[in-house]
Amino acid sequence: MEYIQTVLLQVDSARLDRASEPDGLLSELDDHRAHLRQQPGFRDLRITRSINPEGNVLIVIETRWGDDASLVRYETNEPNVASIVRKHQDIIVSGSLQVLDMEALRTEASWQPAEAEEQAQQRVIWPILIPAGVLAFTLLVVYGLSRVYLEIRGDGATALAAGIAIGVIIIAFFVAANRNLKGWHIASIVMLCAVVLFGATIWAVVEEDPSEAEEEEVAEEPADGGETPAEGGEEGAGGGGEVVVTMDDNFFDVNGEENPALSAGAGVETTFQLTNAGSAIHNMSINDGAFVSEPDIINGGDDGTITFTLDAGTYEYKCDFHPDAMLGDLTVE
Ligand SMILES: [Cu+2]
Repeated sequence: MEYIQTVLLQVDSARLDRASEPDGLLSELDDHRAHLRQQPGFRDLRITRSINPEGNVLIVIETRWGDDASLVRYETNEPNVASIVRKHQDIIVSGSLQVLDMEALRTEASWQPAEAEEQAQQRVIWPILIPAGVLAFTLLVVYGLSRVYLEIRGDGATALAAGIAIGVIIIAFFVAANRNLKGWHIASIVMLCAVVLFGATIWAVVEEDPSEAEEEEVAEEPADGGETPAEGGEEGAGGGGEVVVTMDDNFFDVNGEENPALSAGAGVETTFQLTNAGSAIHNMSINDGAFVSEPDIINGGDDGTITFTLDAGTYEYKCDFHPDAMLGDLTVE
C-alpha cells in the first residue's frame, strides 16, 4: 500500500508569480524531482493548487512512497519538500503550513490486482465454457435427434429430418443476411434450438418405454397365435399342454431335468415358452441358428418364446451364449 506525505500551504494569489520564478518555490520543487527519483521507495510527486482566482491559494505537495520506512527516511534527511517549503516562508501565509503523513486505504494500483484476477478468471472461464457449450450442443443434436428419429420411425422421421435441414438453411440464411445481428440474437436462436431439442429429446426418451412395450406385445402376438398349432404339435408328440423351458446359469431346465431331450411334431409350428430364471443372458437356438428365440437375448428374469417348424429328424437346441453347457437334443417325429 502507498504512503503519502502531504504538505499543505497557502500563498497569497498576488505572490503566486514569485513561486514560479527561477529561484521560486515551484522551480526548486521541479529541481527536487531529480533528488526524489534517487530515493528508494519513491513513486510520485504531485503538486496541485486550488482554483480560486483571488485571495489565498491552497497548494498541496504530495510525495508518494511504496513503504513507510522510505517515507520516514526521506522526511528525516534534508533536502525534502518540507525543508524546501520552509525556505520560502516569505510567500506563505503564516500559520498555513501543514505536513501530514498519510497511508493510502485504496489506490488504483491496489484495485488492479483484483480486477486483473477477475479478468484472468474470465480469460480462463470463457475458453473452457465455449468449447464445453459447443460440445454439449453437438452431443444434444446427435443424441437428441437420433432419439427423436428412432421414436418417430419411418416416413415421419424422413420428413422431420428434411424439415430440420430446411430450417437450418433458413436460419443460416437469416443470420448471414442480417449483418447487424448482435451476439445475443444468435445466442438466443441457439438457446431456443437447444431448448426445443432438449424438450424433444426428453419426450423421445420418455415415449420410448411404451413403444418398447408395444414391440413386446407385437412379438408376443404371433406367439399367442402359434399356440394352437404348437399345442397340436405337442399333442402329436405325445406331450400334454405347453412346453415351458427354464433357462438357468448355465443349463436348460424342464421339470427339474437339466438339458433334457425335447420333442415336437414334424411339420407343425411349435412354440416353447422360455423363462430366464438365472442372472446371465441366455437364449435358445435350434438347428444351428435356423430358429432363434424372440427376443434373441433374454435378460435374467425376462421371458421369451421360440417358434419353429421342422421336418422329422433329430436336431440340436442350445444357448448361443453358453453353447458348451446349455445344449440338448430335439426330436421331431
Ligand atoms: Cu445361456
